[in-house]
Amino acid sequence: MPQQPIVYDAPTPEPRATTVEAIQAEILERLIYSVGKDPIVARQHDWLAATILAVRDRVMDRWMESSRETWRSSNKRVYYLSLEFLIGRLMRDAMSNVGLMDPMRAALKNLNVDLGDLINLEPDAALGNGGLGRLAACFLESMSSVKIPAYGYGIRYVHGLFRQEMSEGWQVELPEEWLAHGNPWEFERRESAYEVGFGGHVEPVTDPDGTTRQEWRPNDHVLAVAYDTPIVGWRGARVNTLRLWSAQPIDPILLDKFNSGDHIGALEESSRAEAITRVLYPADSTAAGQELRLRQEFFFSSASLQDIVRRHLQQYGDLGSLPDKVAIHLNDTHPAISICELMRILIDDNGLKWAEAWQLSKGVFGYTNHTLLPEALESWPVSLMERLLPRHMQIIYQINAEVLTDARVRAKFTDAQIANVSLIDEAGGRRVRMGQLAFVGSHSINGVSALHTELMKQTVFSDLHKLYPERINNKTNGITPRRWLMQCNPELTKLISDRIGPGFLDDIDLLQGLNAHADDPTFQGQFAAVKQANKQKLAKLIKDRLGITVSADAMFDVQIKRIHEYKRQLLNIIQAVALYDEIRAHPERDWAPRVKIFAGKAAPGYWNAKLIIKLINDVAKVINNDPAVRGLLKVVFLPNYNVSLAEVIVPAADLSEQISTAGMEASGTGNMKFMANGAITIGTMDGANVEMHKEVGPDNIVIFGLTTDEVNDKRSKNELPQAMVDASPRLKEALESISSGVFSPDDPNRYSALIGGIYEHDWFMVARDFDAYVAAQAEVDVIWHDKARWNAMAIRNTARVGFFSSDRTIRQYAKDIWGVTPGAN
Ligand code: GL9
Repeated sequence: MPQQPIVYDAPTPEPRATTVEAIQAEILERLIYSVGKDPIVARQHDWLAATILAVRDRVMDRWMESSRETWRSSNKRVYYLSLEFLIGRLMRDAMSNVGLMDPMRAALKNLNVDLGDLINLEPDAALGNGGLGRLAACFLESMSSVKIPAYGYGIRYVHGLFRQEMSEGWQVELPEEWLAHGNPWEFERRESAYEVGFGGHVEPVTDPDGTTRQEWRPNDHVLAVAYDTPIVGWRGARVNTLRLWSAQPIDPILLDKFNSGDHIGALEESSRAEAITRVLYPADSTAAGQELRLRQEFFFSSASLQDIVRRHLQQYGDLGSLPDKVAIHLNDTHPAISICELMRILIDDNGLKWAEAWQLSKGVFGYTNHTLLPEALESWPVSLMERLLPRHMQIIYQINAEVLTDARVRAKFTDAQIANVSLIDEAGGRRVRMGQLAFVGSHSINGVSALHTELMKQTVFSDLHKLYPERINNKTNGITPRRWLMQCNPELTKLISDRIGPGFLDDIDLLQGLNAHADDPTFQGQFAAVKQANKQKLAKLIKDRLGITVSADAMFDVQIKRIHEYKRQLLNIIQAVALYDEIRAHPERDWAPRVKIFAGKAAPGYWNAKLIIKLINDVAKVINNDPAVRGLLKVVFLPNYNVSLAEVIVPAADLSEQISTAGMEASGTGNMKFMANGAITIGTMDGANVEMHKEVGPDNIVIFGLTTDEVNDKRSKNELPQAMVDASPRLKEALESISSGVFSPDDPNRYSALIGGIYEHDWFMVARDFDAYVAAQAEVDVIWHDKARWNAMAIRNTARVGFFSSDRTIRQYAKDIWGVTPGAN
């Protein structure tokens, strides 16, 4: 029977006061009573913990209220399942969203503590690799801001993404310890713990009424324990929950083993269980392919599904209403096994018939695809699935049988088409294709930019799209303007507010009002002054961290993102080398002084990406020490790129490098962050750049290079890239200098294979796009010299960024995929 809430109308404590005096008193109280420190000996970390607890208190009332409202209204809940949430710091976000920045700053000042120092002390929650994980974090914030009852479900990794250090220009990976000082944000929920099984076998059992069903008897169990973090929306609109699972052993210690003297063996089970949630897989755009990874995926899927079904039954008492009350979103295929887990729960645990369970399941699930790179498409050996998840493998076979019958009988598919839609890849060893599973088990499959969605229809899912043509839809990515404009760039926010009023804080489309001021010299001057101040802050950070002096008067030309060949940091650094050669050859020309700024991590096993980092550092060393180009060109690689560093770099950028090989970047989201902060984009017609070009207009963006069709055309023809290199003397000279060791005298052959790849196949079109890129950069120089033009373009970028707010994206998901109404609670 559904359980009716009983305490909902009971009186609750008074909400916490928000005056400076009250906050100050509470911070002290928290310091003493919760952290256990005397203010006289308290360290910065203690003040941080006390301050977070004081902020958290001011979020609690809205949190309780939000979940109560959802119970009362019986509105549908959205569950966003993601193996990654790249959150960054939470304190400023929460403080700013509940309007407490000023009183908090004042209260701390009275206590002799600087809020800015505390903000910088909070560790980044780096539970993600890059864009996919950061998107999930922006979505959580937007779901709270537009008032959608939602839960994020993921894994509480003990170690998030590795810390990157440099050793002589090489990337070194070190473990990251975000929990070292505890995590005042989270609430451990021992009562919300579920057993998750692995292995074992499946047994048919006959019920008293004579029906037979399958029962999975796992031989290995771990406990999933929930940790909840509140996610506050803008102006405290709603507070949703991020629920992260931690794996723990069922028996913390095997006492019989311990007593018999096997002290290590007694703890074995414990460490095996805990291993599941110990580390985030650092692979970016490549499937991990390890058993531990599959265990992570099933662990968090199973715990989440058990929790969702429990909550639903508690409130509604029946499963037939699932699709009306529950939307589960699969962020990429990582949680796709959830489809089988829900089927298992419905059929084996609750006695539903296959057909009904399958209808309900499809009604509940939606799936987002984030990349077309073949190496990133997940698949698992059938043998591994059979061993680890035998019941789920049976369910996969049954789903597949239905799909293949549909393909053969209804759609009259050819054998080749049937092979394409099958959940089992028969080529080589037999493997389960998670993309196919996610597709057939969902009522909606979306891409993340208009171009990406079209390519999805034409490539990976072409036959599935023919079979189920109504399912694929586009939802162009977005970013939250709270973190990526208001919080990271308060000066610009104030300037805009002074000019067009504060309405844009609540309705980002009102930024369009800036268009009318784009040509106003006074406003241009103010806009440029804010940029200049942000650049000075970044220049100081560069000086402090690297000892390199850069001038804030130079153009800050920025490429920050994961290091990947398709993102073409190589194209950028080769252009830097060519520019270096040209400046030395023609020092008299009117060069636009530039600082090329790079940051980003390489997957630890991705050799070429690591080599590109080393190349950037080698080139930087030579250029930065050459008096011939002093003041005209500098190259900087900032180590340990993360969300917090991005929050400093993005507001300081003049030029945003979005130069991926066309057809390869599904969307990109960094591009949108720069746009919001008034940087001009140099980019290819790839991912969301295409839509940025449309929104901002062709006069306010610098586009170059081959289109997706042209790239495909070049790849299908077997012309030798060598001819392209020979035709471009600048490129030839730059490549020869790199591959002959000009930048690596200690190891002259270091880059010969990397550069050799350009001569031999040039898969990423570095040679083919080089001249177009150089020409585009020359155009950027021309614009730079015309300050009024540059500033007007920059202002128009900010003015037209509204479309790229994740509030817009989330509203589209809500309407088209989840069937929920924002604002309803
Ligand atoms: C990615 C795409 O590569 C990006 O283009 C896209 O913007 C984001 C979010 O949709 O998803 N897919 C993917 O696997 N990653 C992306 O960034 N990689 C990482 O997150 C490391």
